[in-house]
Amino acid sequence: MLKNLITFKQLPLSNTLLTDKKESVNCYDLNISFDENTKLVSVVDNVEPKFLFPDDYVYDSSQSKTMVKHFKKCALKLHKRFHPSSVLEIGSNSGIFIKHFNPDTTVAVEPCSNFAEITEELGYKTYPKFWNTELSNEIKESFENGFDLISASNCICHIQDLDDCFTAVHNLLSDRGVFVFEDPSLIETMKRNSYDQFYDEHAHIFSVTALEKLLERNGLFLFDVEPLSVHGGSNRIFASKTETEKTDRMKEILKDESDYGLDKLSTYEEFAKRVEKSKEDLFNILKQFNERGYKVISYGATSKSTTVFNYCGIDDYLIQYITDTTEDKQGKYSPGVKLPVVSPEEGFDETVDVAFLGAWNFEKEIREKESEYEKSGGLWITHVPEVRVLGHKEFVHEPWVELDE
Ligand code: JHZ
Repeated sequence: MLKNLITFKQLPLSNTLLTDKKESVNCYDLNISFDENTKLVSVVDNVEPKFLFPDDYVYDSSQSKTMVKHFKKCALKLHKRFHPSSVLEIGSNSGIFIKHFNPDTTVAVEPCSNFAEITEELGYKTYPKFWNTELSNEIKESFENGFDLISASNCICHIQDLDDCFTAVHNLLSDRGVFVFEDPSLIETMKRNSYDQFYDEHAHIFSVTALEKLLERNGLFLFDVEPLSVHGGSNRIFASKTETEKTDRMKEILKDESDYGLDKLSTYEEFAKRVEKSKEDLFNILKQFNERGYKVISYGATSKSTTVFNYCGIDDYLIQYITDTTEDKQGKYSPGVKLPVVSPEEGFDETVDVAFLGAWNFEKEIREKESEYEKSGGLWITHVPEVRVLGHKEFVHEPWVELDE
């Protein structure tokens, strides 16, 4: 029942930065499929999780102020709405969310041991393992009553076997418990043409339509969905072991997905055409900047930009380097096209004319932080929702016509 929607040819692992430019990189075709049965959009032929989430994993969610605030607010809301007496977080990363819960009654699961050490040091019992039914049985030996809140942020969409994942949740959720998780939304990805949400780690990009079916066949009932602005448009999903009335906002989202045509193949065929155009537009605009002698760099060495640069064929001729605040990424080379990654202190200076928003999902935070750059004439370029140049003025077409004057 799987239909191929789009293929991104020969992409490297999205977060495997190179320490030496001469290192060779394995690349894979990233095939995105649509399951006509469940309506789930997924990556096929997944790379084994241990290669995607190694013990020196580099993505640290605490690098953005927006996310720090977001998870604090989320934790407060969950405390207030559900009063959980015990909590389990799947994929706790650097502890950005879990730190708002009592370590005596809260447990973490984090397969990347460098991050598992961080939450363990913060006082949370942390299982440095991948989430699956086997682990849920192991945890149950020590926590036989299960948990009132099982939470996961930007994590469930990374898990390839969803039936096993949801069975494991069911196994550890208390009878009054709630399973709350958030991930990028498929409809927002389509509307924004943000094809860079597709990379190896994102085994799926979820619609609520697909999740409802998948949860239900594993004994979990979706009852509410909260739309979120983070990461280019996400959904926070609420499910429990007993069927309860669905909220109006969930019903509205399901209707929007159906009206948009997320259950129809033709919608994805149109999306694939828009992606192809985005690739051509981005390459052409960067080429034009290059021919005019502008210095172009990228801001944020993201997983998303690995897809963009490799898919569009953007190398260090068009973008000189990437700046990123994550120390573990600095001094390395981006996967595939091998753009050097440097700290903002080293690379974001007055010589930069144009910066590509690799972390376009933090546009507001970044533009506020770098307001001086814009005031002195610096420009941004983004491909979301279409290729355009931003700065003291927005240009959609041929910015150099005015800039050259
Ligand atoms: P960001 C990662 O994707 C991987 P990425 C993962 N698979 C996932 O699902 C999402 O996160 C949630 C830097 N930065 O969040 C920090 C600056 O340099 O868009 C990060 O390296 N300056 C788990 O990698 C990167 O940009 C800044 O001011 O696509 C942002 O990465 C800010 C705000 C960020 O996720």
